[in-house]
Amino acid sequence: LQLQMELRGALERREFLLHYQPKVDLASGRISGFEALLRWQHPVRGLVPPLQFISILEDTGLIIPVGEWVVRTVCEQLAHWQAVGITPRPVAINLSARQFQQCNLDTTIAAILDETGIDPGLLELELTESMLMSNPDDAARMLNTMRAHGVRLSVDDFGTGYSSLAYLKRFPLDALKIDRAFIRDVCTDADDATIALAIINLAHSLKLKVIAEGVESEDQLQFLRAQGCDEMQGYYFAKPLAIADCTRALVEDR
Ligand code: G
Ligand code: G
Ligand code: MN
Ligand code: NA
Repeated sequence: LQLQMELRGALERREFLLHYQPKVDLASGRISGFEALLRWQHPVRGLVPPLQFISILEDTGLIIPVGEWVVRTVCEQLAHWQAVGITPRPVAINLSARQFQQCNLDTTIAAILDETGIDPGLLELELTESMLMSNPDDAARMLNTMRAHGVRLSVDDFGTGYSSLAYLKRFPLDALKIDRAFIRDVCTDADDATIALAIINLAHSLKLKVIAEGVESEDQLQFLRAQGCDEMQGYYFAKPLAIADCTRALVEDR
């Protein structure tokens, strides 16, 4: 309850910030994009991790204005990189079910893209299987509208939910992200390896990119590369980075 009260004014007090975790292309070794991850810089508690406050934002509806702030901040960052001559890479944003169910999400995002003037292909939305499958017809409509604006779409934590393959084929998606639960023991657990390979093959047969989340070791990287995984994300390459480190990584990656 205390946190809930403190969260109410956090946006106005400018206490939120974003960290950006690089995604790496396994063929070239270069940064292929980033995932933006919300952080709350509390004046007394310090940096509060999202697990402690995202659910409060969702329950109170604060996720709507905060989520809009996330989209705007990412688009402004992309415009800034462009303005200073750094070729930006796509940045993915996590959406909550509450945001995705909002019927005006598309107009909100379109307005921000318009205001900031960025290439819409630089913005990616990460959705979970449950968000897509709880009402697949509504989801398809929203995805088609976002796709028409040029935004990229991916499925987060893939493999943990229940996806209808018929819908997966129908949705205008760009990528599947293999949940890190399957990556953790992928080199030692035959079941996890089988699941990871199945997701890689499924993605490729649907002409989607596939990204492994939570890659923490060279062994995992080698295994995933050998199985044909396209991209990886995880502590082995980089933790979520503050913006200055992110810009440095982009400059060094040119
Ligand atoms: O950064 P971290 O690994 O602690 O993130 C924990 C969880 O919080 C992840 O499941 C992630 O999807 C979620 N999360 C992080 N940033 C955002 C955000 O901007 N919006 C939403 N809705 N969820 C986020
Ligand atoms: O649910 P989602 O996939 O959006 O969650 C992203 C979360 O995963 C973030 O909180 C991020 O900090 C965390 N994360 C990113 N890379 C790794 C990793 O290599 N290992 C672990 N354990 N967590 C990671
Ligand atoms: Mn995510
Ligand atoms: Na993820």
